[in-house]
Parts: sequence; C-alpha cells; structure tokens
Amino acid sequence: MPPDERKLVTIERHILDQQGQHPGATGRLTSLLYDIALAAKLIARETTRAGIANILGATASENVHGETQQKLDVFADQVIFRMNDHTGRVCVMASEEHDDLLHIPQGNKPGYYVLIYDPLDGSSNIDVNAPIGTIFAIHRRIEPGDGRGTLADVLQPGHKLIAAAYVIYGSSTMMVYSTGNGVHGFTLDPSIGEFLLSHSFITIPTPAKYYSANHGKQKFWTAGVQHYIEWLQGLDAADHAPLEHRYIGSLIADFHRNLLRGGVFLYPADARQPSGKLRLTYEAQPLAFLAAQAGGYASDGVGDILDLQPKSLHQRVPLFIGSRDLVEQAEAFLREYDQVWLAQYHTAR
Ligand code: AHM
Ligand code: MG
Repeated sequence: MPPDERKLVTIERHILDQQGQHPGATGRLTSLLYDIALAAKLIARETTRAGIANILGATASENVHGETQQKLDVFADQVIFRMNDHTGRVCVMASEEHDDLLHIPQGNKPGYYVLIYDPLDGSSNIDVNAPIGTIFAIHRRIEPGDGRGTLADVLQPGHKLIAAAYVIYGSSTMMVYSTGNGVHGFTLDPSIGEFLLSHSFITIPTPAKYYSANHGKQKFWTAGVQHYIEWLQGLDAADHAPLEHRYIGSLIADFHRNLLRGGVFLYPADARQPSGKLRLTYEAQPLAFLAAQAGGYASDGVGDILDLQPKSLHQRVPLFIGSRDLVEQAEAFLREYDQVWLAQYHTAR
C-alpha cells in the first residue's frame, strides 16, 4: 500500500472514532451520520450529472415560500427523507421544502433523534452551475419513549443541537460536520465514492479576509448595517485594512469560504424583509453551531443565534455569521444606529 493511503480516514471511520470517545455512546448517532453521508453521496451524484441527465429546470410545484422548486430539490428532499424514515433512529423530520413536520410512516418505528434539513440550499444557482449545498441539524427528542416526534422536538434552541453538518457541491463535494468536538471536513473522492478527511479541527483563521453581503439590497439596509459595511470596507475614519468582498448568493458556498479564510457573512433585516431572509431552524442554527465549534460566532444582530427559541417551523432571522470579532462589531453598529429597528425587533424576538 502506498504510504499516504495508510493515513486515509473515511468519514465513517472518523464518525466512529469520535463516538468511541464518548463512553456510553450507543452508536445510534454514528449510524444516523452514516445515513446522512450516504444521502449526500447520492445527491452529489445527481448534482454532478444534472446537466447530462437533463433533469434541470423547474417543476410545476412551488415550495412553502412561494419559490419554484427545481427537480434536484425534489430529489434531494426525497432521498434524505427515505434514507431516514425506516431506520428507527429518527422520531420526526422537518425539511425546508415542506410546510409541516415530516412524520415517520405508520408501521415504522420512531427513534431518538430529530432531523432538520435544507435539502438543496441556493437552488437558484443550479442552472448556472454555481455551488449549492445541503444543511443538516440534529436534536435529541424532548420526550423520552418511542412515540412520534412533535413540533416541540423541532423547535429547540440551537444550543441544544447535538450535531450539524453541511455538504457543499462545488469544484469538489465536501461534507463538513461537528458533533460538538470540533469541525471536520471531508472531500468526496468520486472514483471510490468515499468522503476522505481533508480538514481536521477547522478553526476560522485570523486576520479575516472576506465579507459577504448582497449589495443589491443596500438601498433597503438600516443605518447600522450601512455603517457596518463602510467599516468593513475601511471607509470610516478608523485606520484598518478593508476586507475583500465575495458573494455567491449560495449560503453554504459563502459560509464555507469564510470558514476557511476568515470573514463575515450577513443577511440582515431590511426595510422589505424585517426578519431577513434565511430560516432559523434550517439554515441559521446549524451554521451557528458549526461557526461556534470553529471559534466563530453567529448573531441576529442582537445576540447569539444559538440562544433563540424558535417560534415556528419556517421562521426567518437576520444573520451575521463568521469571525467572532466581525460579528460582534456588527452588533455594536446596530446598537449604535438602529435603536428604532431594535425596539421593534425586540418585541418580535
Ligand atoms: P433558498 O433556501 O431558497 O435556496 O434561499 C437561500 C439562499 C441562500 O443560499 C443565500 O445565502 C441567499 O438565499 C441569497 O439570497 P439573495 O439572492 O437574496 O442574496
Ligand atoms: Mg435554504
């Protein structure tokens, strides 16, 4: 065997090793993470074949947010559900593409975990061949026993998460996950169909390099966000280097770059979207969990995303996420310039 192959760590082996460090671990979480990795491989396969297989284009159906679903969204959504609806490990699921909870079919045994997922985030990027992603969040069920999961199981604050992961379908496919012991990244080797450890214990580097925001919305931003952006650009009086700007409009791609290079992503509240665009349970919570595990921070502009108690399944939330000091600076600008917005937002929070 070539020397380097002796060091190859598959995602399965890594998950098993991590769980082995917890005495009393039952292996249930290990198996659930295996299932997620397998679903990710299936979605990656379809994603890379999308053009060839001529499965691009919109289906007739719209999702709960009024957006036209792409065929790949539907495929990804179904693969994840079917992978987990009969294993006895999950008591309930929630997908960004569905109005309501996804219950385990009658006759199948509900399990111990709650699985929340965004099957294909950034799907408007599919037919322009830009990176897209899948996001997973895992809670323990609240009520013991083996009954069906409830809305309360899904609507838990982010600090209760026991694992989160995302998959980025880019120039290569990567899966990045954490079970609360650091953030680890795996690159898919398509020739053998395995995710191999490529990034161990990821921490957000300093100094940060990038900020990411949709400048097309600048007209609608609050004063606090406008001042913050000027600060990031080094246009204020302070003597500091400007950050570079990068924005793909695909949350996972923007988050992943800033995780590896340092930076901040923001999708703030604005005059037209008073709670921002992104969803608390499907997008903000799992990425906040991963950011925190990598030494970063995520805020709604007021405080820690992980402390927010979700009120509904598809709740939106303003999001500032990435390098801790940059996110805290955003909070400071909002406190200084956005008292009116903050007063209204606090009552809704
Ligand atoms: P989606 O869940 O409908 O795919 O939308 C979420 C996407 C994120 O990936 C991205 O950060 C954001 O929407 C971009 O929005 P915008 O085009 O308004 O900048
Ligand atoms: Mg999404």
